[in-house]
This record gives sequence, structure tokens and C-alpha cells, in this order.
Amino acid sequence: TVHVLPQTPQLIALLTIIRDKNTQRGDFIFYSNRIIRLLVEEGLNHLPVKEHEVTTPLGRTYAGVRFEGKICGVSIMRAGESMEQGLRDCCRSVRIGKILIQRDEDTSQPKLFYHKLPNDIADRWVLLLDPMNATGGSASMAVEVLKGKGVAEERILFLNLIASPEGLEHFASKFPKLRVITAFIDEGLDDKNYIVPGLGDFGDRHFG
Ligand code: HSX
Ligand code: HSX
Repeated sequence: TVHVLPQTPQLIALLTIIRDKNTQRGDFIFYSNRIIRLLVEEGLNHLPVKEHEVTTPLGRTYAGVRFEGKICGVSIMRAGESMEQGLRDCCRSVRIGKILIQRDEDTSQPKLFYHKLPNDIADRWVLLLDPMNATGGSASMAVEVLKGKGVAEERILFLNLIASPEGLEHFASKFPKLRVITAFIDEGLDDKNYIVPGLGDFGDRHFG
């Protein structure tokens, strides 16, 4: 299922800054981090909670809840690493796994090079991080790696900034129980399978 962040004027303003080709690296990082923060907070909204009662300084009880279950982040390198700090800003000691997948420039086919994941990942909720979901090939390869490690599809939350309709369709048909949380759904893909209007290569703009 696809969850799109509320399309508030603030979010559109932030997206406008990072889409602008004249935005330099420092601003690109700062403003994309603000969107990433919104995505992480929305991702955390999907985690289960259980009842938890506390006493306030006024001596009254408050029947609240607390998070239940463990989480970990998994970034798809290189671009996904740019989202790790945003996750840490919300979950200080969160464990982070890495999957290195590169898309072949000519064929657009993803290739898996490396992965290193927390050993108890099968018991965790996974926040999968990649800012761009174009054809959906890279992220879907990452999901296969996670499933191979015993992570259930319904425990994966895929966070990304910009998705194409094609990439989302790919996910919906292949992984119906997986949740995708995205900030914006763009028009589509160009003949090189780049998202348009998009923002260019996120990894290049963030890391150089
Ligand atoms: C939990 O896992 C909390 O959100 C923490 O941020 C994190 C740390 O636990 P561990 O990964 O070190 O076991 O879900
Ligand atoms: C970009 O290409 C993104 O960060 C993703 O890792 C990938 C998206 O392309 P696709 O596999 O969805 O077509 O570097």
C-alpha cells in the first residue's frame, strides 16, 4: 500500500528547493533532511504500540501507549545513506543495515554487490531507505534480500522522497503487503528511466 505525505504548502516548498537545479549542496542536504524527517515520523506512525500508563507530576495517571517491537533502518547505498541521519534524529541508537545495489546505466537493471544487516533483523520492523523509486527495480531487489533474511513483507516500510507511478505499480503488484511511504508521486520516467520532473541524481547532489 502507498501512503503519500500530506501535500501541504510547506512540503511543496521544501520539494521545490531540492528540485531546483540551482540549489547547492549545503541547502540540498539541509532541506532534503527536513523532508526525510517528515517521512521518518510518518513511518513511525505505522509501528505497533501497546497500552502504557504513567503518572504525571500532578499525581494523575495518564493511560497512554508506548512503542512495541524493535526497528532497524536499512539503506540502499549510496543514495539511501543520506537518509540515515534523519532516522537517527528520531531513533538515537537505531541499528542500520546496508545493501549496495547499483543500477546499470544502459539497461536500468539493478545489480546487488553487498549487504550487511543486523543479525536479528527477522525480529525487527525495517525502515528501508532510498530517496528515489524510479522503475522500482533497486528497491525490489533490496526487499528480496530482506525477505531472504526472514523479514516479513508487512514489517517493511519503504521510505522515499520521490516515486514514479511505474515504481509504485511495480511494488504494489510484487509486494502487496509492503507499505511505501513517499513524499511525492512524480509524472513518470524519461527514456533513460530517470524520474521526471524529478531532481536529478540524488546521490550526486547530496554526496558530490
Ligand atoms: C529500538 O531499537 C529503539 O527504537 C532503539 O532506538 C533501537 C535500539 O535497540 P537495539 O537495536 O540496540 O537493540 O526499536
Ligand atoms: C537511484 O536509482 C536511486 O537512489 C535508487 O537506488 C535507484 C532507483 O532506480 P530504480 O531501480 O527504481 O529504477 O540511484
